[in-house]
Formats: sequence, C-alpha cells, structure tokens
Amino acid sequence: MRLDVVTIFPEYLDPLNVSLVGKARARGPLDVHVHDLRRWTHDRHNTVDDTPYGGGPGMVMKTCPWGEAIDTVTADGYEQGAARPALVVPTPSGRPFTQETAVRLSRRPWLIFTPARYEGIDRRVIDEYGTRMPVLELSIGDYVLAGGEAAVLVMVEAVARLLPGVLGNAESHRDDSFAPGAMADLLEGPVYTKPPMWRGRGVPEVLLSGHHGRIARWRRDEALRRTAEHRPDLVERCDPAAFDKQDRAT
Ligand code: 6GU
Repeated sequence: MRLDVVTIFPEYLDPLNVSLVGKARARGPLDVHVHDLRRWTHDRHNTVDDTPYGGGPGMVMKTCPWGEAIDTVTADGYEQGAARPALVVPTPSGRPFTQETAVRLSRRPWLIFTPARYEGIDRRVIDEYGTRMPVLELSIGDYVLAGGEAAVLVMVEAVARLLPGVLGNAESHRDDSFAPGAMADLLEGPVYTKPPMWRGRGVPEVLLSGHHGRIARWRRDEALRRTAEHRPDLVERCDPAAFDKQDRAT
C-alpha cells in the first residue's frame, strides 16, 4: 500500500518511522511519502492560508498550494506504478472513522492524506478532486484537534496493522474490540499473564482450567460486563442470537 501525506509539519509524521508502522515500511507492505505543503508555495513567505470569504475568525488554507501538491503527488505515484488513489481529508466535520473504515481503507492500494491546520481547506479543493478520485472526509472523534496530523497518525496505525504480514500473529486482530464476529461490538475484557500471584492478587481460576469452552464463555461474559459499563450504546446494538449460538457451541 502506498501512502502520501501532505502537511505543513512533515516532522509531525516522524512517528511513522517507529514501531509497527515503521517496521511495515522497512519490510515493504507500506510505502510512505511525506511532503511539505510549502514546497508548492511561490511567495517569499510561503503562504498557505488566508482570511475567510464572508469574514469570521481564523484562517483558511488556500487552493493553489493544495492543488499543485495533490497534482504532483498523484502524478509521481502514477509514474511509480501506483493506481487508484483515494484522498483522505481529516476533519472534525467528517464522517466517523471506525474499525469498519479502517478495514475498507486497508483494501485500497493508495491513500493520499491532506491534514489541514487553521479552519480547514478551501472547499473547492475537495470538490475538484472529488471529480477525479474517491474523497473521504473523516473525523477520529467528537473533539477538536489543532490540526489533522495527529488524526493521520491514528488512521495510518489502524490501517497498517490490518495489512497482510504486518501483525506477527494473524489471529491477533480476530478478538479485537470492534472486530466482526460473535464478539462484534463488544469491548475486550481483562487479560492476565505470569506470575500467577502478584501482591496477593491471583488470576481468575477459569483461565488456569485449560477448559477452552468455559474460557471462551467467561471472556464473552467479561466483555459484555465491560461493554455495559463503558459503552452501553454498544450493548444496545449487539445481537443476542449470536451469543445464544456461541453458547450452544461451547
Ligand atoms: Cl480528523 N481533525 C481535527 N482537526 N480535529 C479532529 C479530527 C480531525 N477528528 C476529530 N477531531
């Protein structure tokens, strides 16, 4: 998968060299290109923003640098053999970025991220590229960040770990909170490892029993308990028939 990120703070994306995403880059499944938007400015001050038409507070990012940037980045990508780019525009006014979004993005060959500072990008940029490629305006949650760069880090990490060969153990995202299946829409319950006793605290007996059916049932019940406590909205959405089916199987 090819990723391009155009930003006025390229160094904000340095964490993409670390940990899982860094390894995915080094090993090959991820090809990441970070670009400085100011490369596509032509005035002495490298201006990327201006005052909003209609007045109001804050600044709006200008059409021209973004247009040249996205044109150049797409041309370079095509030249290097990439195909079917999609534009991902991080914005608090976007559709929610969820695990389902991450799965859909992970199946795309090429994503171009355009994190904005200030009050966002002149609308005409999004409208223009919407005629040439899929454009996804995405928000990572109901709060406002100073810019989209941190949101890009979040989305890239969520997507990268779904790419084939990136996670050591392919099973490790099967039981993730929000992974599809019988535990769909449940949060993961507690986990334990050695030693069996720590500061007088033991490990739930069932986990030491070796009884896989009982362990699966216990984990499911703990997941339900945790979800009810932290995310009652998710309990509403889950399907009791899926649990009954799982219970009959164990
Ligand atoms: Cl994607 N960008 C900004 N600036 N703030 C956000 C966001 C994105 N998602 C939630 N808040």
